[in-house]
Amino acid sequence: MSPQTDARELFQRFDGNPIITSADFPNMVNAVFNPGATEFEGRTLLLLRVEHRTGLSSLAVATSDDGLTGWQIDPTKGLEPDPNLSEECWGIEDPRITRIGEEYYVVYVSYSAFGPLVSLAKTRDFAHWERCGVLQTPEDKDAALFPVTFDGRWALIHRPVPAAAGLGAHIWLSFSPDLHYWGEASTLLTARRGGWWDANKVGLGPPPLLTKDGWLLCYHGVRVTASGSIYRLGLALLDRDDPAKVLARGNEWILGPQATYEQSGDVPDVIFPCGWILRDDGDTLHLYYGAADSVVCVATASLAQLMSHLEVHPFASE
Ligand code: M1P
Repeated sequence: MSPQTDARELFQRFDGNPIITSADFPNMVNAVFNPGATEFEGRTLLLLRVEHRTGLSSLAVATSDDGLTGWQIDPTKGLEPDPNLSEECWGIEDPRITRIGEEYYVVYVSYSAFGPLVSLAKTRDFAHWERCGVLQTPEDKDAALFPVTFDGRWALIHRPVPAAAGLGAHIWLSFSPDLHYWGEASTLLTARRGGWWDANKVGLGPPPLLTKDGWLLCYHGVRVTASGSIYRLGLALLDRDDPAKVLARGNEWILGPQATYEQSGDVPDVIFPCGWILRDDGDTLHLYYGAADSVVCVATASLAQLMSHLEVHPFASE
């Protein structure tokens, strides 16, 4: 059995991967990857990071009826870096979409001359946008909002990087009364150390997903090897009412770069999801990810199986 179709894997890669590539764009672009995902007007909508041949990125929209095939790029939608905003001077990247009421809140990375930081914009139609400003200063990325408040406070997961070398990069949780002023920050998931697959650097994948047992998180862990970094995915579960409380964290990665389109590209050995969608049956989960910082892919899992995996894989912190 090829590693791309191993039935023992929790996530099964779609046979039609990659689902979107740079060749799908009418203009010459370098790469398309790291998509946010949501349902919009009865279709699956991906907000794609498009890296142009300048090296800078913007966000484009593609839609599909079934979330797997027939992707159409919509040139009337998307988000460009604002030339009047200094924090977006080197582009915008890696969007995570949270639907709140009739609005879609998109947390993305603004690439400023002082480093990458976390910004927020909102939209109702992915064509017209309202910028909501900077949420976290550099260096910070891999951020997403919860769709609900906790004791009247919004919550943001994000990943600051300490200025001092060797301290690792960890996932944090911050709160805000108004989506503008952020505080009450604390570490949420720390990178492990030593030989672990998620040693030294972790970051959130898609926005947290509410299940009957709590908020399911998918995060990437980065293993540095002699021939480069390997980006793999793991799972954790947060308390439904108190997201600062980690109920479970898997010890093993649940998806790693094994397919050729994940192992070969601009940045080899990278799986980087920014969106997932739980389908109407309540169990089928579509995970949308960038592969090797080059193309867009999808993999399918059973939510029940992911939750069982967390139950039977005990958590070790070191
Ligand atoms: O090249 C892999 C990824 O590297 C960065 O992610 P992180 O800072 O979490 O390691 C990002 O630039 C991301 O876009 C990229 O896919």
